[in-house]
Amino acid sequence: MTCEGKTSDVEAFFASAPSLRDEDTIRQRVQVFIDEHRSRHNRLVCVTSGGTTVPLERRCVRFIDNFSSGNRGAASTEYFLKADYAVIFLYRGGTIQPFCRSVPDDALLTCLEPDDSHGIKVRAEFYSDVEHAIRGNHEGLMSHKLLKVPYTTLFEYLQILQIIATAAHSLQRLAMFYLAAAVSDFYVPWESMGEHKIQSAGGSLAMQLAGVPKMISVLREGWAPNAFCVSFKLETDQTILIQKANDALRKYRVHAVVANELNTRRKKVTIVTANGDTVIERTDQAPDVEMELVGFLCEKHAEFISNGQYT
Ligand code: PAZ
Repeated sequence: MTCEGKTSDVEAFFASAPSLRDEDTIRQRVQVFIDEHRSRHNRLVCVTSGGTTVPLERRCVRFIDNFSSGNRGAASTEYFLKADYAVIFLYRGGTIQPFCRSVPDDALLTCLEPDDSHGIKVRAEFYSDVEHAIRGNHEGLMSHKLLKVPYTTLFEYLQILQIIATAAHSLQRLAMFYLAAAVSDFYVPWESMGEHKIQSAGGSLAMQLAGVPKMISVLREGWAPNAFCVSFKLETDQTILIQKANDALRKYRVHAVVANELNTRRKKVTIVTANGDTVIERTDQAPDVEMELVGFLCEKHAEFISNGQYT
């Protein structure tokens, strides 16, 4: 099993992946968005959010999922927009959307009710949350500052990330990648996957999973080598977290790794850079940890844009 981002593994991964549905449309939307912001010299961030699925059958009935609610990506997108970035939000379909963090899961049924004139109205107690969600998204989309691109599978995620990163190469240092999505490390190669639903008659199931080539290295070295790149490291064992983040920093040559532990991820993150670690903990004054996290990274990115370096 190979886990390095070797060219042959990467090429094999993309060559054997199922073709991306709506590829031309995605490519065109991304290119138009990036061209517009390049012509205005705007800073642009690609925020990835949610978890990838790994299909077990081509006509997929069963899949392996990676945990992520999408809260980190959604919250961060809001703060990047506030900081005047253009944002490409590459998100897992069905996960939390920017400006919608306070809206309940079953929004339609919970927030709306029939009115007296056979119409529908927003329930008073949800009015401000719904208004925030609608206005935030409307403003982002109408001002062309926000582009949303959904994915579900690991194949789709990496194919779209490649499209975005190669297009963002033209932005040079003005581009940032903020890779908060939880991406599977293992997958079933398309060519070794059965067409139909796996049958259970045999009782137990043994499957061989292949290692996903480390695409962050490929992004850094090939797709968008001049962009500012921030990756995330999630662990459930606090004792190995910072070491693993440092390993990732060195191995993938990213500019920062945001380390977080599953149970405390909403309250505390550690930003690991070549210049040391910065711990960010949510205070009672701050609505969420992403406010300071995004603020910190925007500062580093500004230094990087000016000097090609950051402190
Ligand atoms: O999406 P969420 O807010 O529930 O969780 C965020 C997170 C833990 C998925 C993210 O902060 C993260 O660490 N992503 C990378 C996960 C990984 O190491 O693969």
